[in-house]
Amino acid sequence: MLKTFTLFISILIVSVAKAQSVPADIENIPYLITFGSEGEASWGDDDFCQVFFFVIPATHKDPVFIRVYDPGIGGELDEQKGTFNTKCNFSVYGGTGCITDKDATKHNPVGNYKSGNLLATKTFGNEMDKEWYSFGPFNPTSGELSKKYGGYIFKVICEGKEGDDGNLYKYFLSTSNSKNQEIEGGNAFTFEYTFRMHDSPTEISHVYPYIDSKVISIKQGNFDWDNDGELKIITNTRYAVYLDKSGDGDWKRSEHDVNEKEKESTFDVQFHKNKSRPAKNNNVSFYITNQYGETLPFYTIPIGGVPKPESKIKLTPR
Ligand SMILES: [Ca+2]
Ligand SMILES: [Ca+2]
Ligand SMILES: [Ca+2]
Repeated sequence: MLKTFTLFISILIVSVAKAQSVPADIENIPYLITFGSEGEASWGDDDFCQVFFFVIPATHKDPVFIRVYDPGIGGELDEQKGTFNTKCNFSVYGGTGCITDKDATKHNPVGNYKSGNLLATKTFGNEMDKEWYSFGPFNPTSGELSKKYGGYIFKVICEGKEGDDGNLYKYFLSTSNSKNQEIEGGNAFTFEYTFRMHDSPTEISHVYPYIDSKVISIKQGNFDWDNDGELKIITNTRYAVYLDKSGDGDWKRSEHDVNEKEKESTFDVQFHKNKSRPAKNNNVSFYITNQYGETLPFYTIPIGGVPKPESKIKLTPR
């Protein structure tokens, strides 16, 4: 009975969660960030490139738009170094190979990661400050149909071109080009997350990797964490698995076993700030691989809901 109730709650969480904002509310990540190609990696972006995938359920037939908030570099949100001189390109891909090319699912932009059909591209300078730019309309079938990832897949690559400033931005998958209107059952995922943390020490950010049935151990990598508090994983059976943490401009990696009960579940990776010395404007990159070195996807809406160690579940009637 408890199991049935838990399952019901999980389904409920998935169906009501805000799926199409990237980052999603449930991740509590203020912005994505990508630096110009002449940026300094020690400011928190290891490769000046961020790849996101959007999932359109096969049942959705109407055109979709991929909207970008603050795509330019030069406003109040963006991270300035010297004068603003950065250009940033956003490109949308669909079609065969978009997600199924092996290079598309790595945590580094190497090889044929720009696989698939190029559907739209635009380079931004200091324009579109605090405004939404809409790519599309796209027919859902111009994405790549993937059973594994749950529908038609579109890929957006944000790439820092010239300049050394940081572009802060976010996405929304919408049915409208003029407002943010959700697509029922939509989702988004990435294989490497590069994002801005909150400044407030009370805020906790989250990313949600899906652990499939063949994962027996994971290896996590975090870049430029600046010793900003604790990094830990919560699973369906464990309260906290502590991760090795990076300092300024370096990678730290650690390996962790996966239990039988944790297969086919979502992990909650938590980014806790340093309570007494919270880092300001902290940008961080993060990925996870399985025991074969294959990168695992982080879903903006966690598959099956946020994990809660079983004994922690309390049914409190209101
Ligand atoms: Ca921006
Ligand atoms: Ca600059
Ligand atoms: Ca940092």
